[in-house]
Amino acid sequence: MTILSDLAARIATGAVRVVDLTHTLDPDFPVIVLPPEFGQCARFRMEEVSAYDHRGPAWKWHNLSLNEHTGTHFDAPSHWISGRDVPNGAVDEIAPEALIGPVCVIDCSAGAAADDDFALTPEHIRDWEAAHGQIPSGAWVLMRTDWSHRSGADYLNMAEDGAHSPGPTPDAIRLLLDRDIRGFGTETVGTDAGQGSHYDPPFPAHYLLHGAGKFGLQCLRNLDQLPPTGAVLIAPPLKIKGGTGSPLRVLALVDQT
Ligand code: 23J
Ligand code: MN
Repeated sequence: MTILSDLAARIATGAVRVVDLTHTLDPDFPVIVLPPEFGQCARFRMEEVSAYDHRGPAWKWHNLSLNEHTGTHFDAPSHWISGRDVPNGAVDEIAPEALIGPVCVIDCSAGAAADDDFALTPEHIRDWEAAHGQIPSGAWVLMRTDWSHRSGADYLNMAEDGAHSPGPTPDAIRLLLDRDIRGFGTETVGTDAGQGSHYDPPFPAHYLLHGAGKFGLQCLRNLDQLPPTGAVLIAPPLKIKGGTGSPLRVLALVDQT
């Protein structure tokens, strides 16, 4: 057996499980809402062109329109001003091997259940490392909050002062950059907390990660089906020319043996 034939056989038998971390792209899935002075994210839209009918008797298809940052999606370095000059910072320029890596899952579900504004701190990351070992270079790091179990208005959780959802502190992101991670993913609508504009720098996950050439993943689900370490994440965005992100299917390979 070679590594790849062994992998294919184990996927076929379920010895390696493929966990889908993706929400269905649906026009009703919430999108981020920014303060009214800024341009807004368009929702996903789907228009039927034909459905085995007079418009096309033997085929069904749709025209789509969407913002790049809709549903379960990838953030490229070029999404943020800090990453505007990062080499190969747009989705079409990222090397395919950069999109696959080991994944560390930091369980923040208890904290997020108790506090909508739960903040992931360096202390939480160091506690996780004391239990599971140091985060390896090139890891995808995912913040589990179980926020993906929410729907409707509870997902954005908007109040008069903006959204309230969990996210990392600037120093937490700095520690992850010390570990030379590949990217950081969340179950919420952004890699930053709902109140992330109040940190210094504002939106620290976006600012610091993308400035360092790292990637973001948002609106993930099924993180409760992943082990803390040992799984492999595959997260290739669409190859949009000059694109700053894209919806994608995020898959995790989990060894069941
Ligand atoms: C634009 C402006 C602010 C934010 C975002 C987009 C996202 O969260 C995103 O989807 O990348 S915070
Ligand atoms: Mn985004």
